[in-house]
Amino acid sequence: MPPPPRWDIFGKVVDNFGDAGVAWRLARQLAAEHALDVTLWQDDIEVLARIAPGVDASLDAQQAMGVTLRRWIEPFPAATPADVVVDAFGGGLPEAYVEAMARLPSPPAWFILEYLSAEPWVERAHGLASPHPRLALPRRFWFPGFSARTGGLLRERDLIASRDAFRRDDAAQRALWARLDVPAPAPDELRVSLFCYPNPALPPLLDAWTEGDDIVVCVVPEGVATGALDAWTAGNVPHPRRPYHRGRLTLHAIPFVAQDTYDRLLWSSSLNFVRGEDSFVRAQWAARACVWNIYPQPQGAHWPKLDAYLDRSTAGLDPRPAAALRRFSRAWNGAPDVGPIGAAWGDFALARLVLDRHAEAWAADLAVLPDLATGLVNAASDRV
Ligand code: TRH
Repeated sequence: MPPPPRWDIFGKVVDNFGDAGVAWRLARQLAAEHALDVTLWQDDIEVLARIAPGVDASLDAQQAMGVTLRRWIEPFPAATPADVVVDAFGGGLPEAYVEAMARLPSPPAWFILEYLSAEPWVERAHGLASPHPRLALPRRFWFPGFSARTGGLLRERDLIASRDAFRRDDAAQRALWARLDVPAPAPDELRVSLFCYPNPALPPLLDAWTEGDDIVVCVVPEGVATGALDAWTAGNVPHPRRPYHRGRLTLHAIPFVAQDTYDRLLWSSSLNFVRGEDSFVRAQWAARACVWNIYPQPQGAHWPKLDAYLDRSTAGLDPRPAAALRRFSRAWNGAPDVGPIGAAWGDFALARLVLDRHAEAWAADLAVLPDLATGLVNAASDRV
């Protein structure tokens, strides 16, 4: 048997967890489902160690979950380039590595994995060549996206089946909540998971929950929105096993969990607030209404992205619930033209069950598209 093709993925942390989180998920899936010899070269391993069990931030080289993980340091050590190279989020490759690629008789397949967007232009840019400016090295863009004309979304082979099995398994759900030190959801409450950026809309939303019709139990991973929670609770910011109650709202802090546990948290909650890219994608797979805190970009470049996602994901939905989701999403992201978030929450809460049904259909439609990792493997196999 010939050895499996080698893949090198290069990842840099720009900020937060998503850059490393996406690269790690891709690396894991390529190794587990495509039997590839995958190395992830990652600059900041500490970020990864927080979301990937078994990763030791002190090691420069290690094996975890089927992947070789190496700290990306400069000067970059001499390395034989792999058969396929992925530049995660266009952070670039080490110069010495690129030079080594150029010396090979047949250069590796080289992909620039871009950020996710639902905007229509992505379908035109996906797969386009991006030749190296100086060296005769072919390279192409790979855009994740929500249609068959893009690179698709990260979706493990058994993800949907695992989700459905977990949802049928009361004991597994109770075990998850017990592990998080949070009571399992009561039938009459709205269980919310909250992952967001520092967000000025959070305090007024907490006020609305406090005084609203629903009993809201909101679960927040440690380190998320700490400043706002600290201020809103007048220093009584919740800690694991020490919830905070006010009116109809209970806030539970939970530990920051591993990626796979985070998936289960999303599957077990009735409403998920997510952010960035990776948690946002995982919330699509949870197949329930979700609210996206989009990564803010200079010159408001994130607004068309948010609108494009809302346009695409609410296609075919009745105008009223679609408008409620749009208004609440825009309010959550700080749009000045949609009125107070408390009012937007009221409309959203009324539309939630319809939005849930639609989210289920949306997730089912997405789940029949080719997944990102398989698309990359197929594209690379033209050359490997
Ligand atoms: O952390 P994020 O905001 O990450 C990013 C980066 O900021 C990046 O620079 C930006 O370009 C990108 O967003 C769009 O949000 P994201 O993408 O959702 O990544 C969070 C990761 O953390 C994801 O892999 C899920 C994981 N996670 C856990 O594993 N456990 C947890 O408890 C939580 C809350 C998240």
